[in-house]
Amino acid sequence: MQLKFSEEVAGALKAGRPVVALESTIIAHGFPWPDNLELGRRLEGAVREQGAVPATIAILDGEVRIGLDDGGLTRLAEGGGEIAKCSVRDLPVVIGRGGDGATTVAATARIAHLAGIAVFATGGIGGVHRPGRPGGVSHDVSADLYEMARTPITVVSAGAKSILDLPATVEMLETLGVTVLGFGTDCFPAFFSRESDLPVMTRVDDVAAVAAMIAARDGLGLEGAVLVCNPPPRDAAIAAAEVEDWLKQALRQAQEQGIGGSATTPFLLARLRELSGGRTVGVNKALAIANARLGAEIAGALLSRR
Ligand code: PSU
Ligand code: MN
Repeated sequence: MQLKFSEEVAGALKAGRPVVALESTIIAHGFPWPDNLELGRRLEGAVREQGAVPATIAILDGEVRIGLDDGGLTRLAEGGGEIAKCSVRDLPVVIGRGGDGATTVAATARIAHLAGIAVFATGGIGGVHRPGRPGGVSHDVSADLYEMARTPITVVSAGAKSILDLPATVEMLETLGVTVLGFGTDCFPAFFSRESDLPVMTRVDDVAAVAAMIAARDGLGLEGAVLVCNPPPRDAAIAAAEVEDWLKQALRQAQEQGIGGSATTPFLLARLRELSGGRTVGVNKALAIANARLGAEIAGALLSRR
């Protein structure tokens, strides 16, 4: 399978300049039009401001694209819900049919690694969903977690959304051998909120330390990802208790309407946006941009070790 690189990304990889992969599900399914196009552009801008080259990944006409031009970005943003949400299992289908697909964390991580890109920045990772009823068990576990067990890449995220079962998600990351780092924090961030009551495996306070750990992972040939958890910016974050109320309502509606599978995350995000009067969108944007910036700094620190 041929990967189709933009000229800019191909040139940067060849010249040994820092490159940061960005996902496209956040554009097609995470935000409404036209906010999503603006966000896609701002994520790329944040990477550039730190001296790195952004590589937004998506499937267009059955081609695996590494680095999009503004036309490609616009097509994904305008297509929104019509564009297939592509996790790893969906790649053969969408590529085989010659269609368009927005890649999730799992699919983006895999493609970025195949493309020789070491760092990938996103908003939040998927995880273990909350059970449908109290005391129950959920078997809806995002493929993002399994992918991070077998792809040696670095993922920068604001932890996982509290629409998920965070303790179960953190346990699963441990089981799967993912190295979880809290960037300037001792706890696993809860996406909209800076705090959770879950301790993070290891705290790091600067990008040189992160780069040293990535180099150690690579030196040993370990397969798992390094997951860097960057708490949402202070001025945009929302208190956990406040999110929890909206979340309870959104989860109830999902259950009443029989929403399941890959439709769950986009549904809950859209409901939270309405229930919060748009506040969750503000945090989501701010944290994704902060993660793109941190990803670029880590990519730079990694290259300066070599
Ligand atoms: N978190 C967000 N916005 C998103 C997603 C996660 O804040 O749009 C997307 C990511 O692409 C992630 C996917 O990989 O949702 C997880 O979906 P699922 O749980 O169906 O694997
Ligand atoms: Mn799922």
